[in-house]
Amino acid sequence: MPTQPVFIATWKFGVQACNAGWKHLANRGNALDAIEIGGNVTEDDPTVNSVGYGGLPNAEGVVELDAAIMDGLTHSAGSVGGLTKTSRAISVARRVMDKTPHVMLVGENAVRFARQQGFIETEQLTDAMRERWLQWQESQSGPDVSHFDNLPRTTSQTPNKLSDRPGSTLLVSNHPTHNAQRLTPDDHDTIGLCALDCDGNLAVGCTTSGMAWKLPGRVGDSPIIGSGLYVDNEIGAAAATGHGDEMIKACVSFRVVEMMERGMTPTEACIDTLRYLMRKRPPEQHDNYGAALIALRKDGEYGAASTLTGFRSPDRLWNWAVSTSPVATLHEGVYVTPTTIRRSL
Ligand code: SD4
Repeated sequence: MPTQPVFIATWKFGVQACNAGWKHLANRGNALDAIEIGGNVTEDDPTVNSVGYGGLPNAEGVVELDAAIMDGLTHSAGSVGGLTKTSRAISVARRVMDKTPHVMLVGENAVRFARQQGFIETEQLTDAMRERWLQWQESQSGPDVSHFDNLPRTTSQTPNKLSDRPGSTLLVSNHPTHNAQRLTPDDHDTIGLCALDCDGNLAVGCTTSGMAWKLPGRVGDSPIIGSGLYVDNEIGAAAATGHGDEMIKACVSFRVVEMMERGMTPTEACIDTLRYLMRKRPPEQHDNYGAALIALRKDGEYGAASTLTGFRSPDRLWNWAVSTSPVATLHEGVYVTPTTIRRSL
């Protein structure tokens, strides 16, 4: 009997990716193609300021993309780090998987590979994001390596014209290297995608412009197999969004799948992994770095969890999208807090 297809994705903007990916699954398409289709939808959307075309640039104003894709059926993977000039980073990652004996290509040589594979080179920085970058530059004394609204507070200290615009919030990080930066809701996050097709096969993907204003050459968790994403066709799939420099060190996606193998539900596995991640941080950093995980089990059960802090400001929730039918539904994740961690120790 065919499996009921499921497609899940991180963030509110994951709804469009879910709808496209699920449609492919419902037409008996495979999970791997569905992941690429879903990722491309978000990459092509200039209104999503954290993925593909229209993503936020690095400290030098260059959009550097990270992406990866992994196939449960063959347990093969492809990824790219620091890709420029091409918006469809997840498709370049797929080509790395399909056309090379390797898993990961980075930087200029990833660009060369994409060119050789026929990807058209275009400027990825939109005028709107160039304006944001110029504005960020004016307000910075040095490179800022975070894009999260860490312990945000509204301030009147830093003059900024955008503060008058609807939906804009002036935020100040408590990180020692940060100065004021302005972030709007839902505009700076990785899309993580998990799919289960009618044949019962799983696939997973991630695509992102990474942290805005990052140091040039910085690669996050998203293209790292086991950190940004992981799938085992016998167990399940998981993908991450959040502070990649923290999550890389905890191999979060691998751990989620491992915990599902040990019998946890997808939600329990995400919660357990976030607790593990937070145990590895100095407690004073718990408020600084957001992390969120989605998981999809082989039998179609799915779940997610997020740290309470790092993502949330008064106007910012941890949302994720689920498709088990043509129209995706939006969910708010389970939050894991330092308090619950302490109780669990
Ligand atoms: C990174 N994990 O580059 C990505 C960014 C992200 O929500 O997912 N933000 O670190």
